[in-house]
Amino acid sequence: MDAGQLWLYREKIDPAGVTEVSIGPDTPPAALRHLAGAAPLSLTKLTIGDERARPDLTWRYLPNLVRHLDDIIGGSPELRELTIAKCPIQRIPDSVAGLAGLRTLVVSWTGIDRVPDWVFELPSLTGLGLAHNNLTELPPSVAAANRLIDLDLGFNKFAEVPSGIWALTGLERLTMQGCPLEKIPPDILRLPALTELVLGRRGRAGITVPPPEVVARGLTAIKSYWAQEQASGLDFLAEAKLLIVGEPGAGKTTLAKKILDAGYALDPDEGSTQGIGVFSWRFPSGVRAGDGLIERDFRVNVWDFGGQEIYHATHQFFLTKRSVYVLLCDERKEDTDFHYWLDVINLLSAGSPLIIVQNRKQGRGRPLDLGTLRQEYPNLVGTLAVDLSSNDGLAELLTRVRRELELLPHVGSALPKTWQNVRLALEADERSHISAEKFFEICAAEGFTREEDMRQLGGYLHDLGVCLFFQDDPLLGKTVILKPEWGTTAVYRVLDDPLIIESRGVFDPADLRRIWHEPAYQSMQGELLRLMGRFSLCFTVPGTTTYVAPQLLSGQRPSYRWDEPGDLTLRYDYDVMPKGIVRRLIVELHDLIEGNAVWRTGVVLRYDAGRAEVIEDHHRRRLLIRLAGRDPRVMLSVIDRALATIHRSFPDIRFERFRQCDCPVCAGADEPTMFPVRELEDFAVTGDLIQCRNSRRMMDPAVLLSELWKRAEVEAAQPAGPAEVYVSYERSEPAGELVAAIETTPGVLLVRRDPDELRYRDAVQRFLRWLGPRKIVVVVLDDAYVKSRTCMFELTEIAERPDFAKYVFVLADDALLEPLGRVRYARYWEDKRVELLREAEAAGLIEAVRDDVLLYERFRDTIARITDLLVGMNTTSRDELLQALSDL
Ligand SMILES: Nc1nc2c(ncn2[C@@H]2O[C@H](COP(=O)(O)OP(=O)(O)OP(=O)(O)O)[C@@H](O)[C@H]2O)c(=O)[nH]1
Ligand SMILES: [Mg+2]
Repeated sequence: MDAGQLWLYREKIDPAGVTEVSIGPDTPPAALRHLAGAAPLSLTKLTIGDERARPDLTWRYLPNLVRHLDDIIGGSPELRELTIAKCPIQRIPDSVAGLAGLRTLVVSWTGIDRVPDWVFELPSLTGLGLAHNNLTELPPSVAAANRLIDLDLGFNKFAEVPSGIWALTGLERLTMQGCPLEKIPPDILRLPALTELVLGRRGRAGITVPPPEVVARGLTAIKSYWAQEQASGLDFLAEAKLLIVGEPGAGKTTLAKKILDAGYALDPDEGSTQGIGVFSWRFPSGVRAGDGLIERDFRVNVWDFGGQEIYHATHQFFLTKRSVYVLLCDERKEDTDFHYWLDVINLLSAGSPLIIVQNRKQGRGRPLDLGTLRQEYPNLVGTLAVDLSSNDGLAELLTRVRRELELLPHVGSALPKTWQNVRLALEADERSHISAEKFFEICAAEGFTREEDMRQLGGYLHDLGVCLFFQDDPLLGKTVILKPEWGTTAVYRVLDDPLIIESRGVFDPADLRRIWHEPAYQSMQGELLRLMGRFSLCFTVPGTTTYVAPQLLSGQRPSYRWDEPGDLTLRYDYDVMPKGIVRRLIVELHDLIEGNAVWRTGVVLRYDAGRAEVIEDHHRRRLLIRLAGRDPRVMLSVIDRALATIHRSFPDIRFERFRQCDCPVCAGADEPTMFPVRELEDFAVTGDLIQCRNSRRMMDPAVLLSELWKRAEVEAAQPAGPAEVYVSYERSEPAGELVAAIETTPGVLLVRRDPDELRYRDAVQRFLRWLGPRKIVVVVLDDAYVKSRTCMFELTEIAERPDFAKYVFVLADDALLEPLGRVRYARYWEDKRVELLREAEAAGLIEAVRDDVLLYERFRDTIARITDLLVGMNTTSRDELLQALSDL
């Protein structure tokens, strides 16, 4: 129960009988004092702050809290669960040391930078949460906390796992999400009970040992990596990818061939590259290994990407991290869309170095404005110029590329020797693909014994882009494609086929037999078709054997019916929008496509009674979703889930979701207000309203969000219990009698305000906010009320509530409802305002009364507006009101 409420109802509730209490940033000093003085309490759970609240909360009464906290904790010897969250107290209270029965201690977002030794000596502690603080290390005494099962150190500044943790043999769950870790050491094998290691994307980002591909596969993979390393010893990695991208005809294929052999003669008939070409390049190199250098043949796979637009969409599957990129442009043509290339590389390469190479082709164009590009794209490491016909600049380019390759952070990292051996064996294999069985045989020949370990290596090689091995796919999982370009070439043949282009992307099995007629492909048609699906290049029309490649669909939007009044608009705005998001969505959700309503950049989906229109506006980097139907949430969650899967494949994708305002002005507006969903969530948590920029109305974020998510989730946040009713009234006999009647209504809890604070304006505001948007307010509107400053202030605040008609009951004097009465009361405040102004003017104090003048103006307007407000509202008689309250 809320400490504030405990105090409000202090006459009804015996604190000794309460077991759970929470204290918030607005809990008044009197309530804290009350709690501190009520010892001994029988609390088992104490929550200070709210983990879901905004971190920048202001704690109004922090000094009071600090003063009383030790008494409250000390007076609660039974405590089992203590949470201090989003509260800047900056230390763990000493009184916690005495809590022998404490099982769970959470101290998060509190700004602490050290943890005292005694925390680890708490005899019953099994769960410790220290997330979102400034911790850089834990004392060695952590090793003493041998009962710990769950330890959360997330979002702190640990550069390594504190070594004492390796002694916690009972630890089952360790969270180090958001910490700048570089290594998960083999000591992890010393934690036999550990089943969960939470690192999160940010926590994983800096880890180089084990290799990121292993770390991304989770705890089991990490443990098995170290177990294998301990069994077979180490070798050092000297391998990387060089990716050459750029517009068609820039000279990429020529450059790739020149890298392998500088003497390669230009071929005027060099065919435009279909899909991707892969060449293997080696050079002797000294590779960093531990503290020294070792001699190794550095192995580079040079990937030469076809420049034509049709291939761009699949680049996202092959532009890997931990690679060196060359963006080649034909200097004479000046046709390179630098931003497009730099953006996609930025999005997918996780910070890999990029070199811009200008191919002069015996001509000279304008030099690039590198300064600005460099600022925007930090991974751009340099520019060079070459002339491939004379080899001018080629030697410098090679030196630079080699250096960038050698400097890649993963180069020189240790791998189990067995892994390296399998890698070499596969590379020496001439075949384009082998069966999974064959792959396991090769692994076994190199010393692997467990299939699990072999699969782990398979996954690692797949993630590295060395081979394609989709182990989770029942069909593709039977094959390891050793030469990825064999697969991509086959796949692109379909997209490049003139007949399929002519039929706007629609094809059938006969087409595939025609295109993949050679023996190399014939037996693999099923797998290749599946591969196209994996790259989101096509889908099967449900119930037929017809396939559609959305990329080749018409760009024209087909005509379809969309006259959905009250539809709901959502928008995704991307910082950088990768190509083909909607195309991947179409493939993902193809069984929901409504009739023929699908085109290259959009689709209409239907699911149950819900419909959705999704359109990509690549130019403005937006995805627009319109939802219709009685309950759009189901449809939305289907789309949301599919988009989340797609977004996951872009390591650095950033976007913001917006939801349209649903006030009447926005409903008809060309440019309705779009609220960022993040902001709505933020406001909803703190119970604040949010203003529409068109109508200036205050909207309830919880209501706006409730259409996006299942009501249950929204309502779960509302505490159940007796209906809480607040009565806003001015002391008078009839009003007092009514309050007493409400108080004795069964099932109703009357909420009172602290009379000491009553008179202060921001206290009223805070109180109403604390009261929350869904509690019931009864306004007793009579002559005394309308003439009282405090009451009128309350009324203007209450009248602002968006759910006014639903949760506010008004009992009004007849005189107030008549036009004449209203005019009279409006006049009352107008006269006051004029009088105040006149006197202040005479005394030369206009500035000093400005706030009050504005306030009176607001009162005047509120009264004038009151008929509007009372229309359709719960204006009621005394008996009706009491009846309604007892029915709640
Ligand atoms: N004169 C001259 N011709 C060049 C030079 N570099 C490339 N070429 C020619 O330009 C044409 C296109 O070169 P490619 O290497 O095929 O271009 P690409 O970037 O691979 O093109 P796509 O595969 O279509 O993306 C070929 O005929 C090359 O021989 C150069 O420096 N000078
Ligand atoms: Mg080429």
